[in-house]
Amino acid sequence: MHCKILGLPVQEGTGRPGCNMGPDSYRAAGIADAIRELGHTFVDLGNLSHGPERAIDHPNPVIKSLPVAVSWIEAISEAAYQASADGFPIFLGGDHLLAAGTVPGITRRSAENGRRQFVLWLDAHTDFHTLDTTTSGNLHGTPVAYYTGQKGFDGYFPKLAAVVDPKNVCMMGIRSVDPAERVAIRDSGITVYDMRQIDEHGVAALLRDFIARVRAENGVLHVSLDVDFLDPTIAPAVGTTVPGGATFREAHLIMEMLHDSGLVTSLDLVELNPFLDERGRTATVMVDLMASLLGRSVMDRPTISY
Ligand code: B3U
Ligand code: MN
Ligand code: MN
Repeated sequence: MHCKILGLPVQEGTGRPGCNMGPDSYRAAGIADAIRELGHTFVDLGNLSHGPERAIDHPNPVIKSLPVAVSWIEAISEAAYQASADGFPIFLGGDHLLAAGTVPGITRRSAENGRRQFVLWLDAHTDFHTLDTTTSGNLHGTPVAYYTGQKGFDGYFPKLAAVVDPKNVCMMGIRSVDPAERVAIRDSGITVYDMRQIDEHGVAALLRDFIARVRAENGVLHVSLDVDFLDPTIAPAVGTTVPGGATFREAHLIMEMLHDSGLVTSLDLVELNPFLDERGRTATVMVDLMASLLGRSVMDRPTISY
């Protein structure tokens, strides 16, 4: 595979600084060697910047950094579209606002190729606020509502070239949902596997079902991995830690099964805040998870297709 990393140093979607250092932290944690050691070719496309900001006002007074968020989304969606022309793009965040650019960019590409876009959203949060419902004003809480075409973004966020059908989105690891998101997601068609379902069924059974759906529809799969999907004991470097997250073993199993599926075509690594890290251990866990997704395994195995 030809892997491309693109740094997206977005931090304006959160309430605190630090995520802008994420891309360089992955580089320091050895992401390039981890990819090359698996026999893939590799290119580092550097870090993206956003274009000029335009003044935009929204009636919701709590919203933070809307003008810069919009210019990030414009720049990222174009860059993601270009990067998805060939090879396997890995988008290094940056906070989760960046998925309001990566997902629309790659979905535009998939639509042109006549392929259905699926998204696996690995996160403690549903990120399903609209500009009207957000109460924190942190726009990293909005990308899923935006890229699935929910109302409430028109005239503010860029017009979408292609939306993701909410039925093609699966969330895992969910354990922090605001009241407005809970109501909105109920009728959305999105599949939400919260921590209770993971505890009851295990990640393998849940993921197997989703992978089977992607395959049945000849879809392509984007994986968006938020650091806070993981339990804070193994991944402390995130602004919004939520206890009771995925374990090291659950997360690796997901990545290994995704690799074996052969369906994943792009990846976001988001919300790493290196200022909050402990001797780089969160960056290292994220790089190791990426390596499992790209084919690292403990032993050779007979091919099992998930
Ligand atoms: N739903 C809350 C919390 C949150 C969402 N995404 C993150 N935190 N990382 C909000 O602020 O919208
Ligand atoms: Mn998130
Ligand atoms: Mn989150």
